[in-house]
Amino acid sequence: MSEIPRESLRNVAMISSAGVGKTSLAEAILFASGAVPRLGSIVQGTTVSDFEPEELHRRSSVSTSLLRCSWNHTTINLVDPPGALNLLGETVMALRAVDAVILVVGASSGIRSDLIRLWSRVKTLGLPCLLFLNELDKDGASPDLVVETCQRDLGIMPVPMSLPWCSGVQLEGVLDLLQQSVITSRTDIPTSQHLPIPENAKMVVGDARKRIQEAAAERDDRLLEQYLAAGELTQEDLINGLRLGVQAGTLLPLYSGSAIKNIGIVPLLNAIVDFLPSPMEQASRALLGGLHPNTGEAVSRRAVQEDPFSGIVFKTLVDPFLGRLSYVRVLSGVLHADSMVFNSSRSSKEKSGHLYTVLGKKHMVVPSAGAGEIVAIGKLKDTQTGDTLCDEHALICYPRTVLPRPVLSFAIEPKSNADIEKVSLGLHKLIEEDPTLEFSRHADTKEMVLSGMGQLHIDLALEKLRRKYGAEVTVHMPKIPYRETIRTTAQAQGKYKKQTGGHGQYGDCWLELAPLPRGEGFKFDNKVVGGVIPRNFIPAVEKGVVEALQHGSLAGFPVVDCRVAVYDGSYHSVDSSEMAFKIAASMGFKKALEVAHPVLLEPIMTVEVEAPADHIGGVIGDLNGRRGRILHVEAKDQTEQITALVPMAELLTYATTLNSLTAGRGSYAMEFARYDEVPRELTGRIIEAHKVESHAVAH
Ligand SMILES: Nc1nc2c(ncn2[C@@H]2O[C@H](COP(=O)(O)OP(=O)(O)OP(=O)(O)O)[C@@H](O)[C@H]2O)c(=O)[nH]1
Ligand SMILES: [Mg+2]
Repeated sequence: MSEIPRESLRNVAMISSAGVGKTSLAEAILFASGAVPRLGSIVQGTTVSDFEPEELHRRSSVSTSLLRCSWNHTTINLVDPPGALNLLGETVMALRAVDAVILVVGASSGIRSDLIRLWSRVKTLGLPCLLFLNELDKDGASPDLVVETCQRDLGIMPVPMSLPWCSGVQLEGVLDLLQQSVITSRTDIPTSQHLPIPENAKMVVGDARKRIQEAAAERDDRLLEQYLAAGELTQEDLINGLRLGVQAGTLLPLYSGSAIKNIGIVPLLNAIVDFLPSPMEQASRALLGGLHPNTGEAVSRRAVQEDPFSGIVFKTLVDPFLGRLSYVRVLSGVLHADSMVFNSSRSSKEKSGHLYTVLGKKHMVVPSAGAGEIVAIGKLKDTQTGDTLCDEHALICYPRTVLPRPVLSFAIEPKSNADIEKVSLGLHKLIEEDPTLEFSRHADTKEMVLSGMGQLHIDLALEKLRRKYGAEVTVHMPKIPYRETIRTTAQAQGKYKKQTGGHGQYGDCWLELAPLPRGEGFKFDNKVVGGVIPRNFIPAVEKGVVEALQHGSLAGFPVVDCRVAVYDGSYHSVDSSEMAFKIAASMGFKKALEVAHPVLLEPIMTVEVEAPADHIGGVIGDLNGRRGRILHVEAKDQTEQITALVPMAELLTYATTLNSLTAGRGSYAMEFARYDEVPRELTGRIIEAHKVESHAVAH
């Protein structure tokens, strides 16, 4: 059984925009709490959290890390996901593992639109929150501005709980308003110094403390009465009131500091223990609803060890020493090492290997983990990120988290024959680790297509493919799956005759081609009367047409939205065969196609772009320039959402453009809408390009 009583456990995720200091803050928390002897740094590549080679050379996180420390007899599991928008899936999954979040805001960068979106996700999940204002050591850092923008952008006025402290010009520590002391700390030793509030700061502290007292008193009638009667709350009541407010989501305590200077960390650690909920206190996690995977009936579990085991896998990775690891949040019951678990998302039984608690890349074996714990399970073969695991005698399947869909695709080609197998094996494994990546082989173009959330996401996948699986690929823009269709009806005869001695070949049919409405594909009619073509040859005629449909007459793209009828023909009692009719039909179709006014079709995507209001003009102008048709524009919080129809051919590099148009604050999603005719002025160019390409392939 896990040693920790669950009331002394906290599961917390750090969330912020990219590069604001989550990993540095996590490192400072580990250092200040004594979990690590040295304060690692991003610049030197020595943090516990960022250890993958892709993280070290980029100096930023690319995958979620799990960390663990202890403070005031309470164990804290810290989850540190990457902040890059391209890797949003990691944060979305991390939120399933925790009971609360620390929102990290950069004092110099403020609140960006991606953080506003994350905030609304946190609110929907009902996760209590603390705010940490980082980078206060930087020149130009403006805490006041951030407090104001919180009210405007997050809809909640934060209550400052610590204030920056400097005796000279440099940040030296913080004024801890709750404990009423100055806390200074150093980067070479973990312990901090607690000093009395100096005379010249007493007034500021008094005012700020009054705000805290009021905020705590407002949470509860009894507290309010006491506050009004006595003029202040006892320290115990103050903490209770603040805890009530934080856990109800109506109070956002604001802590200030600098992660790289190890400043402001102690008050934050105290707040994690004092204000954030334990796994059993977290309201939205206390009773968990799911479905019975066989009957579909609603079932639920309580977040207690007495209920049967259930949990959610929020991350999968392949560790170089331990092999496949599934990171799981135990939601109910107790999970034992080396036991049978049931994967209710895949209806399969799995034998778990060892269980581990995790500190970055270090894994410590534990015999079991109770409700509320976060552990890694070794050796689960079929389990993937997002799956529910449960007791095989008490089945439950929790709703799957909706992950962002890939928006950018690249065609990839193994560099050599030796790479072919490695590429598909490696990509298969990478997708198991990261469900926001997609890999497919395009039915029309036969290309291997890797899709992800943006350029960074694809680059990372290819780097990992090389490093972990030794597979080299070349990358280029994917081919557009153009199609061909016809504008008018046309008729033609296909006749295949070879009758020079011995057994000959004879097939003869008249075909009529007619356009079908867009999206209807292909239809075949038999209108032969009087047995001019015997019935048994008609399927061969259809087969011949279907084969010919695969290569249109303009540039060899598949022909769609076309009805073909066979209405006349002739046969020979000895020489006719299925083969002869198939060839004849194929010849007839090609002839008719040429006179039926063939045209090119291109895929059109529905694109939804979200961008800050002040960048909207540029985004719309750019979409128009991409032959886009704007359907509507809608205001949403501080952003605008544009829906447009845009040809796929114009969107291949859109992720990069949108990024530069919106200074990294825009995002978009797209899906296939329909096929439309390619404008006449572009058709010639596409046909030429395709001819050149086919020629190159042939040689
Ligand atoms: N001056 C200053 N720099 C900081 C502070 N905290 C972090 N940094 C620097 O900011 C950069 C980004 O810090 P990270 O800790 O990697 O930020 P992150 O939020 O984890 O970044 P992602 O994982 O990429 O989203 C690094 O170069 C840090 O050294 C701080 O308090 N003050
Ligand atoms: Mg990071």
